Amino acid sequence: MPVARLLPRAAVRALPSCGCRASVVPLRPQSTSPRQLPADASFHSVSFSDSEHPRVLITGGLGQLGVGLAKLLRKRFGKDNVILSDIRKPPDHVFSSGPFIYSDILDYKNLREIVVNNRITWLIHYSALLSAVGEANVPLARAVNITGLHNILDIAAEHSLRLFVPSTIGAFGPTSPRNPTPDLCIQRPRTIYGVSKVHAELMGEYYHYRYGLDFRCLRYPGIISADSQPGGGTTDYAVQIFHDAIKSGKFQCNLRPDTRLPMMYLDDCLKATLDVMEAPAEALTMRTYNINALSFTPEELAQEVLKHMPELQVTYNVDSVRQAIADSWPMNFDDSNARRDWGWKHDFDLPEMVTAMFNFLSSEARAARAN
Ligand code: AKB
Repeated sequence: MPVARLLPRAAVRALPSCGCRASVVPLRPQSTSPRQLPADASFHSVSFSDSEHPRVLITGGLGQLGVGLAKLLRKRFGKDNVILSDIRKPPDHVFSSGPFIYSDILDYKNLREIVVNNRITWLIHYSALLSAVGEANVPLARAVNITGLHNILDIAAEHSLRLFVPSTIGAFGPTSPRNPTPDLCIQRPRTIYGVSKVHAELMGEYYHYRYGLDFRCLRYPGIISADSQPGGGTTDYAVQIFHDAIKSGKFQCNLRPDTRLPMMYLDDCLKATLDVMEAPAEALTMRTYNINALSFTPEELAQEVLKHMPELQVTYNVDSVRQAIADSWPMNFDDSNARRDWGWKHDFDLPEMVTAMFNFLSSEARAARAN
């Protein structure tokens, strides 16, 4: 648990949005090793002017979204300003594409050392267990999604980082309005994943109001990506259908054909993430926003896929755990606040998303055949 301790310089800061005063930044007692701090370092001594690029750390970087986001951010801020991190070993193409570092979000000291040594100013926190795998291992999901988040929050507050934590449609539950689901409504999720994400939203907002932490959060729908696989989510079927269609011409869906869920193409998700991180603080009337793009059922997605692959055979074999989760989630998201405050707008509708997926996967298959 964070132990509040007075900091000589950074302790009291004005909070722009609520007009109240920040009290002490939560700091954990740490022994500092000589390796950890350069001789002339002092807390908060590194200031960045607006014209300088942020120094970004992405945790959980080898999941579905990290590599794509790193590519986008490196294009904008320079290759060396964006560090991908994970506890897993990166594949060659990721390792050679830019800085990669080992970081374990459950190891507070390791994380703190990385932030200090690399002069990190933005932290994108992607480490998490998703909905279906979370139900299969609740203690691990609790450790990664909740204890890990506490480490991230304390380090972000201590080092005045701009912090992005994704939330999800899974932060809502059966008692939330489902079609559409507004930003502010009842949130009583029934999964450990959802509970941990509501916790992240509330803790991030609390640190914002209490300590002035620049916390920014988007509730992602199911994300559909071609060059990275999701891991253990309820919406994974919407990615798997493309891979199975190309590989075997057959797809067995683990949700009922009429299960409607909000979804989004990866490029839109990454664009939204960069946009909200760059939005001026004054534009943000909230710190957690829904973002929406598509809303479809497995049957509707299959119809669209069949236009590209008329020979595809789709069958249904419902997984009761995933179905129960999906039945408790929003069918459609109201994202009007994001559209109003920072100009969120998606580019890909359902036919465009399906075409983009096939274009990517078939060019990849052609390249594999050529090698
Ligand atoms: C999951 O299905 O668990 C995730 C999500 C919607 O957050 N893709």
